[in-house]
Amino acid sequence: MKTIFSGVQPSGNLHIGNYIGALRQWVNVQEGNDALFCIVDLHAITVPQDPKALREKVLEVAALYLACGIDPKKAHIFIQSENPDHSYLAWILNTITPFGQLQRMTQFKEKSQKHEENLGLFDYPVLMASDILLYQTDEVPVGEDQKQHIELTRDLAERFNKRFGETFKLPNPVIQSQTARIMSLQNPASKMSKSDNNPLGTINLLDTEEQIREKIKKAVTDSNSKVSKDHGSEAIVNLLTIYSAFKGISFNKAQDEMEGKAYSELKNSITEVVLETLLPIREKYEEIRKDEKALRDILDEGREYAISKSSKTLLDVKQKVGLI
Ligand code: ATP
Ligand code: LTN
Repeated sequence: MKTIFSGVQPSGNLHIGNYIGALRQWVNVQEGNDALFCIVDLHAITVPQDPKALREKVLEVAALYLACGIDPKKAHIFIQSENPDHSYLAWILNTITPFGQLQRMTQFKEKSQKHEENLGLFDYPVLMASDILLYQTDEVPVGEDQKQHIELTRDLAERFNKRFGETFKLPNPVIQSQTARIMSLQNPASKMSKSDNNPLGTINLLDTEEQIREKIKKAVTDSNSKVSKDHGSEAIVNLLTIYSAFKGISFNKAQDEMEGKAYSELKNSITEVVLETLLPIREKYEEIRKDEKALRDILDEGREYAISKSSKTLLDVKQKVGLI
């Protein structure tokens, strides 16, 4: 049995990039494995959040995990800040993290341009390494953008193990190469993101049917009018990727199916498959969100389970470092 760990920040609306790149993979691996899925609120506050909205978002994301198919009988869902071991281990790992390596992190470079710099944003990958290493994780299912952070996690684990003796397991990223990076519908050169300023670029999991129809209709294409393998622009490749992901077929198959069809036809087909998946998720979400007590019980169980595992690793770490 493998240990699987992953998380999403409650920093905005979850979108189809998060679903395809992360959540949908989680649903597939929860069976037969020891799976922990975290709502990483301590990561979210590395950029300014409205406190009231953050509290609400944490519950929204938890309910969305469930609505997307995470089964609390198979996996454990918990809130990062409710297990203090994460920030404790992060402090210890800070002391073996080279400054230069954090300066090279692409996400830090991008985010510190968009927001006022702060130490939390700089240290974000060390907290992420702690999330993963505390549970002796084998696999981390994520989107392509997180690969660099997992490489850092492995480096830190190796460095710690070398200096203090075998302590952490080295985790592997699990990235579905074809759909690992869904791009914005308005700017196919940049990744679909919760923090995109243009709301038309991102299809959120809780968008209404009308919003989804409008966003796909207004998605940018290119100067051609029909799908053709001869001119695979970024925009069309992205649309075909979304189509293939929601239809559950390979990119090549989607391309064959759509070859020669008008862009409007491609968009209609995308709208159909996206709605087919998202409308039931939205319905389930509303159902789950109505019963806050049940949701809280699931998160309490998750926290207890998480602490029962992480406390063993942290005890070992403290002993090795000489804190006990
Ligand atoms: P933000 O804009 O706040 O940085 P985000 O939309 O990038 O947020 P995260 O919370 O950072 O979302 O990511 C959660 C998970 O979703 C990660 O595994 C990440 O790799 C994946 N993911 C995020 N955006 C995409 C995308 N456009 N395509 C594929 N996977 C994605
Ligand atoms: N940085 C991640 C979120 C995250 C994460 C994790 C993912 C925080 N800790 C541990 C996997 C494992 C992101 O998606 N932006």
